[in-house]
Amino acid sequence: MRLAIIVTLAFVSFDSVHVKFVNNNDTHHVNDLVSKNEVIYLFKTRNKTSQLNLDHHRRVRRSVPVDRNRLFLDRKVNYLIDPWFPEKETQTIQSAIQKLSEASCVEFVQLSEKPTDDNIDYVHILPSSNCIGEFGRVGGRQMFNLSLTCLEEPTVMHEMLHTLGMWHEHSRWDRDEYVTVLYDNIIPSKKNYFRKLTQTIDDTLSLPYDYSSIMHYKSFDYSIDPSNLRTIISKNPNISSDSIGKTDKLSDLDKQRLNKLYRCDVKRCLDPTKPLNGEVIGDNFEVGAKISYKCKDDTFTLIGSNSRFCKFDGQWSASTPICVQQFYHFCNFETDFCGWQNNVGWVRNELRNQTEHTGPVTDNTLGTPKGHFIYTRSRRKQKGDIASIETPSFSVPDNVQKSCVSFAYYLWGERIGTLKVYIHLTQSGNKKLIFEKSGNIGPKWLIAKYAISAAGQSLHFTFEVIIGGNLLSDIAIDDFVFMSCTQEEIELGHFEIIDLDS
Ligand SMILES: [Ca+2]
Ligand SMILES: [Zn+2]
Repeated sequence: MRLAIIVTLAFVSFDSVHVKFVNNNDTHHVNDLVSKNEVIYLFKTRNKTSQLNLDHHRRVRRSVPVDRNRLFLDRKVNYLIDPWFPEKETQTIQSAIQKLSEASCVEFVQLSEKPTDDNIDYVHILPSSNCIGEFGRVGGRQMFNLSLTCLEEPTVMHEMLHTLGMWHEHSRWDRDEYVTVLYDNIIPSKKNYFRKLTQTIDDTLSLPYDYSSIMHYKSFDYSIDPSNLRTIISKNPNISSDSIGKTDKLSDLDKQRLNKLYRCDVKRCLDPTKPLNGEVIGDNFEVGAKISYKCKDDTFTLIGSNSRFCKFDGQWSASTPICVQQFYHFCNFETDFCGWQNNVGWVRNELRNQTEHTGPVTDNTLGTPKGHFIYTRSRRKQKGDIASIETPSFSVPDNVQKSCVSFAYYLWGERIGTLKVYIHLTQSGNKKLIFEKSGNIGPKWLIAKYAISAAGQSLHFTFEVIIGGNLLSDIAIDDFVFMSCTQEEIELGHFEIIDLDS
């Protein structure tokens, strides 16, 4: 017999997302094919016509190599070159991509037309008035703009490295040990291009600073007087300022960085865990390979992701699904809030509308940017503000000895506050705190699991967040399930037993 009432497994599709680039006429041309693109690169935005109200953290988008979800997780980059490009330029693009391919384990696959399945990630190389590669994997189609005025092999490589998830070398969090930025010499409106990243978002991969990286600015870039005044100089007496950033090819360290970023040493994932009362279908566990799951018979319902793939880092995408026979409620937030009462401050995510450097890029259910979760958007909130949402009320039958609750949570960001989860017992009016976590725990989904004895009780759960600060404190949850469970399931699934009477 099944207690399942509310099941939300359908997925929504997206309309095409409009991407708008602004300040296209503001390009400051330095005599450098690589650097002149940066003006547009840093000044792009989406869904906005004005930059004025964009803050510091939103403006520099997707600069988070620490968050590996921004990478092409199966190490494969599909790309489509617009047929508008003349043959010579098409060859230049292909040649640049070929060099990146030869330098790493990243596989580039040229598409001949737009994929019909909009779940496929691909880089659309389009003619434009500037040269910009969107930073990191975006999910679905992403833009890669090239203008004939800047379409050269080094530029294509530089921009494609941004797309692969590499930021500028001179933006490293430790750059002050190696270079001096002469802010007085920088065109005032361009000073933010020399912003230094922080250690929470930037990972140097333990590689030495690379003055000859294809991702490094040159000494006179964005100068108020490009013939005389330098903007960035070397601190190393053995490296002349004239030489920094002057290159038209990948340096050895660029290649090493790309190979470390994409973990080219990793070939396969460990054997995937078999869910209790279910099985794994598929026996190829190499990076990029897919597996799926099924429950042992149709009295069980599979909750979670029924397919996973082996990521570049040797981890399986998403998390192991569970097979359950009786459950009261399940919500993966793919279509809506599943009837939860949003008291204050929780939102469902929308593709491409997230704040940088906090909160998830991919959901827990599908492991893709198109999956949904709910989160407390901290933008324009104050430290100490409360966000609160509650599940529907459930009546546990008298004969159900044990009930289990499980949910995925995500606490990443420099100012992360606190997530608290309560059980409210209707009859007694008691409220019990079952979960409390505070502070940054890194860009990853974790699963909380609790078992309770609640036979004959009516109850609901509340998810409460104390906001840690304006920005950088988005807390998310996904894949909530409340179900009956056996002692075996509690032990094998490592559910923590909570005593509701204490
Ligand atoms: Ca989800
Ligand atoms: Zn750049």
